[in-house]
This record gives sequence, C-alpha cells and structure tokens, in this order.
Amino acid sequence: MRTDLYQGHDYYMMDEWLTEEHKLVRDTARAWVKKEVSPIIEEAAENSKFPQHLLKGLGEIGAFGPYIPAEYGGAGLDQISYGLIMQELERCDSGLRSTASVQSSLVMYPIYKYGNEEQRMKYLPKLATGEWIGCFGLTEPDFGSNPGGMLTNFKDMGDHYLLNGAKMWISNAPFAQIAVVWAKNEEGRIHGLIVERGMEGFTTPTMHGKWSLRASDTGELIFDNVKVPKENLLPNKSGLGGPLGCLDSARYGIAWGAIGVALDCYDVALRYSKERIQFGKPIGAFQLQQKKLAEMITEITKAQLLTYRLGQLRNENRATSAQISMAKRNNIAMAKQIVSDARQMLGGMGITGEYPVMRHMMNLESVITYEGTHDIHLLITGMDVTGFDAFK
Ligand code: TGC
Ligand code: FAD
Repeated sequence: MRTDLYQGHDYYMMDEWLTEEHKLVRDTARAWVKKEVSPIIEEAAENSKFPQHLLKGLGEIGAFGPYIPAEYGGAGLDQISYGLIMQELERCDSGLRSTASVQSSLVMYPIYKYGNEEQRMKYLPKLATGEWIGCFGLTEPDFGSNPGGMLTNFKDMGDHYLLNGAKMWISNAPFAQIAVVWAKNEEGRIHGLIVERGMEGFTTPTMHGKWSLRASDTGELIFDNVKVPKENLLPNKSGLGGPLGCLDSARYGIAWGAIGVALDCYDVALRYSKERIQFGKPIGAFQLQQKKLAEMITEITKAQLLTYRLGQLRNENRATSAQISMAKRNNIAMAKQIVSDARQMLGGMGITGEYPVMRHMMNLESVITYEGTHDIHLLITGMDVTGFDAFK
C-alpha cells in the first residue's frame, strides 16, 4: 500500500478567492479521503466493489447534499464548497465522487426541488447522513443519449400507480434503498417517482465486467408491475427538463471532480520526475518531461479558472446548462490528456496499482460517457452558439 502524499496545486493563487469556510470544507474532505479511502481504494477497484462502510463518513464530511438547506439535513453550503468536495473525492477515485454526485444531485436535489414537504422530510435527512442511499434511473437499454425516448411507463390505477420497464447502467442500484425513477404517464409525459427497495416486482441486478469505475457498483432497475403509492410521485415538475435539471447540478460537480483527477496525476508525475533517475539525472531534468509537466499545470490552471467562475455564476443562479456542458466536457478532456501523459512519465510503474494513474485513466472512460457524452456536450455548445439543434 502506497502512502498518499498528495498536496494541492494552486499555480495562480486561487486560494485567495476562497473563504475560510471553503478552505475548511476542502481540507476536511481531503484529510478524510487520505485517512479513510486512499489506503483501501486500490483494493476496492481490484475487487470491483464499492466500500459501503464509507457511506457514513461521506455523510459526516457533508458530501451528501452539500447545498441542501440544513433544515432537511443538508450542509447548507454554496456551490464552490460543493465543487471543492467533489474535487477532493474524485482526486482519490471517480467512483467515490459518483456516489456523492448521485446521492446529492440526482436523488436529494430532485426530492428537494420537485418534491413536496412530506417527501422532503421523509427522505432528505436520512439521505444526508448516508443511512439511506439513493440511485437515479434515467438511462434505458435503448435510450442513453436520447432519454426522451424512454419506454418505462406508469398507469394510474386509482389508488396507486403501476410501473413497468427497465433502466440500465444505474450507479449504486445494487444496494440503494430508494430509486428516483423517470417514467412516462399515459399521456407520454415524463415524471419522477420514488421507488423503494422491497416493493413487489422491483429488482436491481448488478452489472458485472466493468473495466472502468470498478470501485462503484452499477446495476439495472427492473419494474415488473410495481405498485407505487401515489404519494411517491414528485409533484412539482414534469417533462424531460426534470431529469435534465438534476443533471446540470451533477455535471457541474463532475467538472470540479475532473480537476481533482488531473491534480492527482500531476502531483504523482511531478514527484516521480524528481525521484526517478535515468542517464544519471532525474527524468524531470529532461526537456520532454518538463514539457509534459508545464502543459499539465497550464491546463489545470485554465480549468480551475473556468470552473471557479462557473461556481460563482451558479451561486448567483445565472449559470446556463450550456456553460455547464462546456466545463464538464473541457475538464474531462483535459484530465484525460494529463492522465495519459502522467502514465507515460511513470514508465512501467505507470501501469501498476502502486500508483493511482492507471485507475484514474480507466475511470475517466466512464466519466466522459455518463451524464452526457463528450460529443453530446459538444452539440449542446454548438446548439447554444448557432441556434441550430443538431438533435432534431
Ligand atoms: P430537448 O428537446 O432539448 O429538451 C427537452 C426539455 O428539457 C429542457 N432542457 C433542460 N432543462 C434543464 N436542464 C437542462 N440541461 C436541459 N436541457 C434541456 C428543454 O428546455 C425542454 O423543456 P420543455 O419544457 O420544452 O419540454 O431534449 P432532447 O430530447 O432533444 O435531448 C437533448 C439532450 C441530448 C441534450 C439531452 O437529452 C441530453 O443531455 N442527453 C444526454 C443524456 C444524459 O446525460 N444522461 C445521463 C443519465 S444519468 C447519469 O449518467 C448518471 S452518472 C452518475 C454518476 O456520476 O455515477
Ligand atoms: P449512446 O447514447 O448509445 O451513444 C453511443 C455513441 O453515439 C456515443 O459516442 C454518443 O456520443 C454518440 N451519439 C449519440 N447520439 C448522437 C448524436 N445525436 N450525434 C452524434 N453522436 C451521437 N445513467 C443513469 O440514468 N443513471 C446512472 O446512475 C448512470 N450511471 C452510469 C454509470 C456508468 C459507469 C456508466 C458507464 C453509465 C451510467 N449511466 C447512468 C448511463 C450513461 O448516462 C449513458 O451511458 C450515457 O448517457 C450514454 O448513453 P449510451 O451508453 O446509451 O450511449
């Protein structure tokens, strides 16, 4: 097991823009990750299992619902704090950040935003502590990038809804207590329903064989004539804008998370470049390796500036979905390049579990795909700047 020597990198002195609260939140998350997760993450990825004993700790550091008001059990923090927590979690592993993203932005957020007071009081406090874990069912076997085509549907049976259909690629499905599920009513309008484990006809088989995001459990959601109580419908939003609104929040968190991955790989590569001797001197003394490191810190710094500004806009409720898409897309592409360069700088050691780089590299293949693929986000930007919708 390798000691986690990570130190943050702040080339443009952006810490000066952070409040004392931001720094406290970030440093708390970083210290918890180093103590509780770094020592076990490689083994979790090898075993392809999310370490569920971490859920309570994630709740304690405020990673579940950081921006949900305290009256519902959230941490009541701003969007920069939320981003910093996601950065610190994903600095360790994208699967760890995934669990926090799904719980916060894809489960707590829709219940808070689209739910009624009874639903908020019933679910949010338990989700905030990690006592309950939720998952988010949007993607279907035949509808990924195009979720509006979904087939999962529910019928009004008078005293309950009858839910049928299937979702796949659902993070945390195998062990979640509840699922926020997006389904069409008889008029074809999309609504969110809270489905609870134990409801008859509801199963969550695990998906096996992933080479990416291995420290995160992924599953299906199968609904075979599930009777969902009427009070489990989220009443305050309908249409595809419901799930897409949640995705805005999660994609914003991923933009910060990708910076965490890049920082970790830069940190490892920089240290290795000073320690590894070839041809009688540290490899960091060779111009080719310096080019890689100089480009890494340049790209990280650009992403930090972009993402901090996006956080300010979100704090003021002014960030557009297209701005979020740009940050998600840019930062993951940036992180992928850095991970690839770092892996090469580590030579043969770069492919081993001695260093986190190869695990990050594999994880990013999921991160660049979920919450909207790289190409989908490009088309969202294209639509925003030209006014032409390439999806129609
Ligand atoms: P389109 O006709 O453009 O829009 C339908 C309605 O939605 C509204 N809308 C949004 N609302 C809020 N936020 C956004 N970002 C929105 N984007 C669009 C829009 O105004 C419209 O509203 P209304 O009232 O007029 O009906 O929709 P489209 O069918 O053409 O599709 C657009 C497209 C392709 C951009 C969208 O569907 C998309 O983003 N596709 C990607 C799918 C995706 O991201 N799936 C993610 C699944 S969840 C996941 O991956 C979790 S990973 C979890 C982890 O971290 O582990
Ligand atoms: P497709 O939509 O079939 O896309 C295939 C290719 O076609 C992509 O390259 C795409 O960019 C391209 N493409 C599609 N449409 C267009 C177009 N109009 N123009 C140009 N190119 C196009 N979903 C959930 O609902 N909840 C979860 O918790 C969740 N967790 C996930 C966890 C993991 C590990 C993974 C891998 C996925 C998860 N997903 C989840 C699903 C994820 O959101 C989808 O995989 C993603 O949206 C892409 O859908 P798809 O895999 O069906 O690919």
